[in-house]
Amino acid sequence: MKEKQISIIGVPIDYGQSRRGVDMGPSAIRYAGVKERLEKLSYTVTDLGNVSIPNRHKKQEQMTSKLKNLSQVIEINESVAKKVDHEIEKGSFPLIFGGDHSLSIGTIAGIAKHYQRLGVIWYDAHGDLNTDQTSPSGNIHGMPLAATLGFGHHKLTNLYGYAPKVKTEHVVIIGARDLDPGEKDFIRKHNIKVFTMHEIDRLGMPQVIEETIAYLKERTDGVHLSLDLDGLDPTEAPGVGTPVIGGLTYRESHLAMEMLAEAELITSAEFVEVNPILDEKNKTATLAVGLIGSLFGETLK
Ligand code: HAR
Ligand code: MN
Ligand code: MN
Ligand code: MN
Repeated sequence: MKEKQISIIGVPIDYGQSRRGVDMGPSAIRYAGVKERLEKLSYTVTDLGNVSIPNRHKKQEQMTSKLKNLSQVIEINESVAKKVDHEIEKGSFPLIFGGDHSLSIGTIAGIAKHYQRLGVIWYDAHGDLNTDQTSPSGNIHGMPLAATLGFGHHKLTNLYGYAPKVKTEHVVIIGARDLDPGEKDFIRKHNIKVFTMHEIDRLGMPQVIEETIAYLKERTDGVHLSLDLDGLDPTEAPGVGTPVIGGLTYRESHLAMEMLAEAELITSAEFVEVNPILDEKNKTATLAVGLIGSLFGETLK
């Protein structure tokens, strides 16, 4: 990491999906000692607290679209974008904790303004490439990557006043193993670079990350890491709302973070979908903090 300043932003959003508890993700990650961990690596860490979340009963969602809680997701993400934008302007590295993955619509909206060609690594069991047309659930946490690329409901794609935020050729998905039919079509149509579990098993994580780094280094001028804890196997990360068996291991994930640290590629990052209610003794948040340590060069120092 080049920036020695890190700004922590919590986004306790749970409106992008249907299980309660993921709003406590940011607290769980803080409780697992993230600030101290980063300070030991001699970063200056400022915890900006959480973005405020409108009450569930405040607005009665009009069911004019099949997107669940659309107005709340938009409202929250507008303030996420503003906050993240501001931190980058100050020269700080934004480190965001979720909360469900719909928050990426806001983080990337704030980040991409600062780059000509922002790259994104999407570390996830899912593609999050659904649109309002293809979503089987209406849950917006299954749509943030599509929205970021300019596909889906106009209120999601145009969040923070511009679209698209990222180009389809600047994304790498790692760990996918539960893709809906519409997402598979999207990947084929737009030729998105995806390392599914199949490719990871065949090539091994070292080659996958080497290829990812080479691919993004020659195309982009900054890279956002969006790490959904459900990318890891549920035996190691049980505290997530949509677990999928056959996932990435603890060691593979640490290796990935260590290699990214070595490459000095990552310019912003988020760790999302931690659900402490479904967790076992804060295992998943603790895992997230370990991965953050590796991403910020713990093993290099
Ligand atoms: N693909 C399914 C849907 O669109 C499930 C998405 C689950 N998403 C997350 N984020 N947990 O990766 O509803
Ligand atoms: Mn700006
Ligand atoms: Mn996700
Ligand atoms: Mn996921």
